[in-house]
Amino acid sequence: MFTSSRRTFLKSLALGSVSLALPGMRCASRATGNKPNVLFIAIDDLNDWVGCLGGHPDTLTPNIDRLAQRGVLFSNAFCAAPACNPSRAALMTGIRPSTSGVYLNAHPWRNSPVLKDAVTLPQHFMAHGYKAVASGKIYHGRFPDPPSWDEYWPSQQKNKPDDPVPPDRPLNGIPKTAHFDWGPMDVPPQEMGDWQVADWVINQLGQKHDKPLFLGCGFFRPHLPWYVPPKYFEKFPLDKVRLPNVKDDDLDDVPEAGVKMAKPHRDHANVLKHGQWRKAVQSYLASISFTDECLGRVIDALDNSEYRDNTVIVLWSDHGWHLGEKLHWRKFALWEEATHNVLMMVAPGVTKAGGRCESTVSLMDIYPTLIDLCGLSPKPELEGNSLLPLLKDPAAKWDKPALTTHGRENHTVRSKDWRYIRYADGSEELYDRNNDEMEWNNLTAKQEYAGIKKELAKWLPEVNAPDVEI
Ligand SMILES: [Ca+2]
Ligand SMILES: [Ca+2]
Repeated sequence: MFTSSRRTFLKSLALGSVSLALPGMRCASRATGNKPNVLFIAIDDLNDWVGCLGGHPDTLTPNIDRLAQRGVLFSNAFCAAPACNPSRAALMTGIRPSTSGVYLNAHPWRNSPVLKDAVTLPQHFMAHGYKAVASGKIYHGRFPDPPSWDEYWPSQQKNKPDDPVPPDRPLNGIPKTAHFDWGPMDVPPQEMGDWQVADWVINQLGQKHDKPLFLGCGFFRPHLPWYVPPKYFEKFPLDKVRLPNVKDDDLDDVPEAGVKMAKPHRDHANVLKHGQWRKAVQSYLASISFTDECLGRVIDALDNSEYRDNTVIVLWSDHGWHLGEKLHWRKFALWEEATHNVLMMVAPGVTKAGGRCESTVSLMDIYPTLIDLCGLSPKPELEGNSLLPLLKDPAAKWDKPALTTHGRENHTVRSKDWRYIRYADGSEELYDRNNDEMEWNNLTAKQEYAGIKKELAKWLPEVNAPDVEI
């Protein structure tokens, strides 16, 4: 938890912005009487390899890019935790991992004494007269939350439809690789789970609802395994795919706790040994392209529906992904690739088209922002900050860094200029974002940066709750 003086300041800021929100929302609210609908779109494991964020020169995301263009794109958004379950539990409850003790994918988040009776984001909407329905992955698969929804497809217990899998696995030739696998799978896109999630959401948008709608749409790709139909692979000819910029000795100045997160002798060694790096990048890009097409179908359906002009749209991904940077793969680390994610919002009557906000913001901020945008009652216990001032003016002053936690007492603080990491054993990293965007040069040992580290360390949480019981 942040220091009491800072919390008090933030709380008064958030409350102050509620009154500012109401006049702007009148136009958005007209069609449903008094509340705008919310289209809440999650994309699993999507890093910044989208056109509008420029994370990879070969990526093709026309639909994500056109949605970003329609409102405000947060180009420096970071997750609360670089793993599905803790990131999503924090976003949906508004409570940080360090407060709840929900740090890992294995942690059943309702077992946390802090989250046991927490009112989740959709529950808060239901308490204000909304109908909350969803399909696909919003919560982590193992821990769905039926109290959060009026209705779910395929079901309240099984939130995500199954995907087809190729008969002969693995496709990448890495032994015992489990779902760390990739390659084209010859099925029509209609057989993919995400396509069916989009179908269900599109159907909801075609119906008349007697209450304002909180509509969740959770896409699973580009989560592993990267099996998508061949046409998406054909967009990225293998010989033209560019690999990430990786420094072979990058981990030499990283403390042991960080090297343990990178695990260079596992995934990275396997990928190199089996000659799969380029194919992996191609497969991730193909998976992103597939999901982008699913998203485009949903946005087109919204635009052809009666909800087009009175719906707030939020699109987020739950964390980033490494594809070899720092000799690391997957999420589960505290560097830029794992913690930087996609976040954009469209709020009729509030946002203007083409907005781009470069301030450091957090997925923790979504819950309080939606409260402000939809005029719900404030929840002072939430640990994020309403982004309403930035939605109105993306250049508005904002001096809050973003905090990400991976496992108990391992944190990173990301300001516009710096990334500071402190591990549970006290070891540290410091990167100068303006001169080292790949985070290659750990400056922590240099005495001249002691003051900067001290300033950034003020944002570390005071409480580090014990792990929840499994
Ligand atoms: Ca994820
Ligand atoms: Ca390095």
